Amino acid sequence: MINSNYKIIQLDEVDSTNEYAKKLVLQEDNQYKYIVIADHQTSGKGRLGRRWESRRGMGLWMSLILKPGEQQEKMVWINFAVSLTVCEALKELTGLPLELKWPNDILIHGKKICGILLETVNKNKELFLIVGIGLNINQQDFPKPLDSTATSLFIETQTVWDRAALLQRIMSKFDENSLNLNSEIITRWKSLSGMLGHRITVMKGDYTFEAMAIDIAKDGALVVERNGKAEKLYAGDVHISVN
Ligand code: BT5
Repeated sequence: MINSNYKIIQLDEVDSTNEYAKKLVLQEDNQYKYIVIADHQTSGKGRLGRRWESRRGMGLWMSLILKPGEQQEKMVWINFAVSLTVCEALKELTGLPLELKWPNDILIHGKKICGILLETVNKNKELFLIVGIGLNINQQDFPKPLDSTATSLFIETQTVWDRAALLQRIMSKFDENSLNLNSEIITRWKSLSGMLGHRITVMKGDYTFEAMAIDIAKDGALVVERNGKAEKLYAGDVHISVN
């Protein structure tokens, strides 16, 4: 069973589980940690206003509502703990060669299987973290142009996966990882990331440049080297492709 501290809200259809979770924070008396999960999202969203394709019944489209407290470092660790957790849980279950890509994508053979969107809400001077997770599970195909960049567990294994069992496994691992939130999370994250030491293309608005990905800083920034100088990149304003 999922840790009893979570209250699960299961929806048939919603615009976006992150948007629903944000409204819930503002309306409810938030004594629980919530999981909002939907069969279908009509306006699933990614970072920087991008769209997240959320076909009915084919994936886990969900948002966790967490109270990280005041500590800024803890926010960074939760950020890395979420993608690390999903990656570790899927690796254990499937044996697939999954990799983490900064800031928090999960890839198989360079194709994206999971995307994560973190947002914050302030209520009565208290900070809430909305952790949106989109995991492709049983899609047999994707519409163009996603078909060349996205994949699912079904496409990779030719097996239909039980979404409830996956949710259960991910949440129990997340509880386990949440008990040990410290800088070790970033070290473990780096060990599952294929991008460090590789050349990447960075898109910052209309501006594009090439750099070498060298490290993840304590504050969660991606450290790149360009023209012999180290530079920090923050998730909010860049899009990365691994060359
Ligand atoms: C992300 O954004 O990867 C974060 C996605 C978070 C989705 C979850 S679902 C539950 C919760 N509720 C929401 O409304 N959102 C969260 P980003 O890094 O910006 O990637 C978006 C890009 O990924 C798009 O522009 C497409 O190119 C690609 N994409 C869209 N749908 C996809 C899918 N199902 N699988 C793989 N790639 C996809």
